[in-house]
Formats: sequence, structure tokens, C-alpha cells
Amino acid sequence: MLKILAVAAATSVCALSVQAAAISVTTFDAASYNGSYGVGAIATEDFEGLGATLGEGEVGAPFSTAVGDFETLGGVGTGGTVTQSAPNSGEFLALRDGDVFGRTNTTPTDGDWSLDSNDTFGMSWEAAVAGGASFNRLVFTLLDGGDTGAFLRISAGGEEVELRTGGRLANGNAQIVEITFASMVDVANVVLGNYTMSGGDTLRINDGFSVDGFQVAAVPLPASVLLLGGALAGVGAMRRRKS
Ligand SMILES: [Ca+2]
Ligand SMILES: [Ca+2]
Ligand SMILES: [Ca+2]
Repeated sequence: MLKILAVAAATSVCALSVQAAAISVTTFDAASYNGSYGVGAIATEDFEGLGATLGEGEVGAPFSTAVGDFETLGGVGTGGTVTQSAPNSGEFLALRDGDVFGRTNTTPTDGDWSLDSNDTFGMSWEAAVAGGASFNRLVFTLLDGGDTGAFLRISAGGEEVELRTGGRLANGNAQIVEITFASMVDVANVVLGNYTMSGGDTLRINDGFSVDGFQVAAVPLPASVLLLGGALAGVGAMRRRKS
């Protein structure tokens, strides 16, 4: 009886921790980021192969890559991104080369391609790796968010981070987004949404952003998590001895 209770308690802790994530946003530096790009990763996506194969323009929904599927959050872009260079419908994400209003390739340093929100509301990324390998760390670069009025919000694992809460960011601003999960997961949904106001729930078009340099990794769990797991195992063992 005691043994069954101990197992149930451990299972419920694991189920909760699957959802827990931490999101950090730091300034992108090409030499630093690209210098160690892919080291220790189980999957990467820099859009160079996809760009060379598919060419510039809108992509399907979902758009399948080595790090999972991408889709627009909806909305129809009507900005210069859609109406000027490489005109398109504004209804889907787009592969782009060159510089599009401050969005450009970040990775590799001599690359050309990135994935653009194409002036839609934003994008949803269903992170997953071929073969279903587990992971607990996602990293990518994010360019040109929040420079023409939108509040770009990154959501994953029940956590949210806004790229800005005050004034507009600079054209072409370049960030590294890192998302770590408290335990290994097989799939994770990351949402990058443009809102009309900080903390609001109304999505907004025409403040495009681009992503590139994706890395999916399985890294050793922090000592605190290992200690918690060890403590639970210890409790289980103690109860088994008593029973
Ligand atoms: Ca811009
Ligand atoms: Ca690239
Ligand atoms: Ca923008």
C-alpha cells in the first residue's frame, strides 16, 4: 500500500514538470552564436537547404523542417513585405533571402535564408525531432520584432515573455531566444505572437519578424532537479524498506 502511494506521488510531480519552461531573450552576436552553433544539438535548422530547394516566397502550412512544423497564427499581411519585393498573398509564412525591412539571415554567418512571419499575426512552432528523440532545450534567433508597433510575445510551457513592454525596438534588432524545459519532452509548442498592446489579447499584422539558427538539444538536468529526483527515489526506497 505504501509503495503504491510513493509511486503515485512521483508520477504526479513528473507530469507537472513537463509543462514547466523558462524563456530567456539575449542579444544576438554572430561570432559567438554561430561559432558554437549545432554543438551538442540533436537537430538544427538554418533554412539554407530549404531556401535553396524551395526558393523565396510563401511556404505551405504546416511548413515541415528538421526541428518541427511551423504555421502562421493567421491574419493577412498587407505591408511592404507582402506588396513589394517578391509580392505574395500575405496569408502564410515565407522563406526569404537578403534583407527584408531589417530581417535577414543570421545563421550561418555566410548564409542567406531565414523564415519570415510575412506580416501575419505571427507563428506557431511545433518543436519535434525526427525519430521522436526527447529534448529539453530550444534555441533560435529572432530579428526585427517590435520595431513598427507590435508587442511580440513568446509563449511556451505555460510561460510568456514579451520582447518589449515600453518603446519600439530598433529596426533589425537581433535576439537569441532560449527555452528550457524542466524535464525531457518529445514535442513542444512555441508561439510567437504580435499583439496590439503589452499584455493584451488582440493580434496585430504588419510588424514582421524572422527566425533562424534553430537548435534542439537534450542537456543534463540542473542539479536542483536531480536532487529532487534523488529525494523522491530515496523516499520511495525508504517506504519500500518499511513495508
Ligand atoms: Ca524592420
Ligand atoms: Ca539561415
Ligand atoms: Ca518588424
